[in-house]
Amino acid sequence: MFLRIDRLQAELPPPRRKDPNQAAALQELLGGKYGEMSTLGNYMFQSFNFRSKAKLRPFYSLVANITAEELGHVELVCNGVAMVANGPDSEADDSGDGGDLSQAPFADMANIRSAASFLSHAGGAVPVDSNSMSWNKDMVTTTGNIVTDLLHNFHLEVGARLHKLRVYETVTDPCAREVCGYLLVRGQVHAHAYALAIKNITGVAIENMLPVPNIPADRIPECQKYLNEGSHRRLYRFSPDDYTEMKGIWGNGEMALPGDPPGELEVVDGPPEGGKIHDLTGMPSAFTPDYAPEEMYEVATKLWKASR
Ligand code: MN3
Repeated sequence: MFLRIDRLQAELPPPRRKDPNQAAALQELLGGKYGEMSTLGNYMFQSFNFRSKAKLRPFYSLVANITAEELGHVELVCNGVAMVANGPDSEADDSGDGGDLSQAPFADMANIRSAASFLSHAGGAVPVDSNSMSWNKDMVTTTGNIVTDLLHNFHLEVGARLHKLRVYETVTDPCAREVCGYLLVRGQVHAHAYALAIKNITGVAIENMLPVPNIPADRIPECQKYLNEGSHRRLYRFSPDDYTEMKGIWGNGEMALPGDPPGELEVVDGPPEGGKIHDLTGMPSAFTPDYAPEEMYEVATKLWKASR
């Protein structure tokens, strides 16, 4: 089962302005071939289908725990997409009737790359890529053969790094860039972790080929603070008591990759501190959360008071 915490895994700065096309670029990191839906889907189904779990605890524990982190990555990218698509939170404009609808208040939305992202989803994120192509189960590999699955996961994380670097090169918004910077560091941890798992089983030290692409993370300014705090050496444990066995793979005297700040790999007991989830201000003229929502707000306030 999964626990849920009402925070994001990283603190996202507010977007500079509403920019649906940059949000569409960011969608590649959600529903693209190597996006977070793919990493989540692969590790989640592999962990559900894992054979001989009792005898292979460290490997099962690693895949199962990274699954939980990936669910949080899906959440992080979705928040980033919606924030950039909608612009900074506003205190003022989520009540009332939103003005005269006959004046085409959203005329500019007819010309964005993914008009459906506004017309169907009000600037929210959905599991599609940057061209609005649906993510689907063909992105999931779960063979039941542990070496094949781990090799696939290693490839997936390397592909994801390539993805993130290219998306990073296309966006200028600070919120979109922060999403890329955080996920670049975490994706490298996962590539490294799957490499160590493969090495333990096969003796092949494929971590020596990292990083792929061959650019150190410290060349990306948005990665710097995560490297400084040691995120590249940490696997967080997303459970009160479980998945401790992965310490045999991530730890056990293994060190950070040569191009990164040095230090020993460690499992942190608990999630990262993370950051707040933005309010994502409603737009009554787009009927989110509704046209003239005051009564709904009043009901919610009463219910909230009753819950105290
Ligand atoms: Mn990820």
